[in-house]
Amino acid sequence: MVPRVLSRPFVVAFVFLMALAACTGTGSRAPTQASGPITIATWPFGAIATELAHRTLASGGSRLDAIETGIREVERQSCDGSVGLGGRPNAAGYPQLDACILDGPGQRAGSVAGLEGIVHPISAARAVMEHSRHVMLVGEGARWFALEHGVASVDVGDLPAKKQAWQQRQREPNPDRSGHDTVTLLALDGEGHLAGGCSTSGAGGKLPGRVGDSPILGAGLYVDDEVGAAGATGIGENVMRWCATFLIVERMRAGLSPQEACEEVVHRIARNDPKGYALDICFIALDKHGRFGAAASNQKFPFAVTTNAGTQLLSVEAVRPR
Ligand code: SD4
Repeated sequence: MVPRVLSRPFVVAFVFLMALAACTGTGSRAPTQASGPITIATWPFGAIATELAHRTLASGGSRLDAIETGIREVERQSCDGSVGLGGRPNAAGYPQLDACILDGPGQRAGSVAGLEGIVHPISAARAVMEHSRHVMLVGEGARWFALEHGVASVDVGDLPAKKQAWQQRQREPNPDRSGHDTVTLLALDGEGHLAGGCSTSGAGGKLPGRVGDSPILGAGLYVDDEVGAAGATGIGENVMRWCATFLIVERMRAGLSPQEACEEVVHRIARNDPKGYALDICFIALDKHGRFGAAASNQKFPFAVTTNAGTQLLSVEAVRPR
């Protein structure tokens, strides 16, 4: 399925276009390849990240600065109530955040999960990558490390109070804690190198301690500088069981376009998963040549792309089951 243009973006008209994109279902065919730096991100709010990331690259910033800058702004705004500290709370009523960052050259990576009270999980992930000998930190240790490296924070409540709040919420009838979304951002710089990052509060109402796909390399995000990068959003449990983004990159390595690879992996998971296509999973992919694509299992999936020509809000329909 070829991504379709929802709206023609200009930075100044960005907010208007986001609104327009939300209610416009048709449009002309979008180019799916760009020359020069290109950034692509999940959901309409991803345009905030692609814009900033592209601007960072265009002004001579590094890939990692581009990824961090773009995602930090989405975290700051807590876009869609699903990223950052304003994101969806867990079953105990407070956000636990997941993020990771990957740099193509050298396959460097940093990841944090179940992070509490940290304003910019993407910066914490980058600090893990750059200032520790580890790849992934979780929970309390991840928070300590982030604090140690000066990532902005807020106070977190103590454990007994949280547990009490959780127990109370378990007794509430059908509390509405559903929903989920993630900013996943991929970038190809002017020198042909790739990087990616993602950040999320994860699935709303998740059990405290639940880790989704987003901070898991090869699940929510994968980057291979020889081939391309892929990112996911949706129900993490349906992504991480299949190492989905690793699979997408491997399918690109085998010769598929990013679009074909995203679609094929949705079909492959649906074919083998007891849930069939009712997976609520969406993917974006970008290859070394600046070609990009996206696919979703069972919903329309909007995403944002920024190139030297500007930003486009695109969308794909759910794949046709086969
Ligand atoms: C998670 N994949 O934690 C994330 C949430 C998400 O659209 O992306 N939802 O499962």
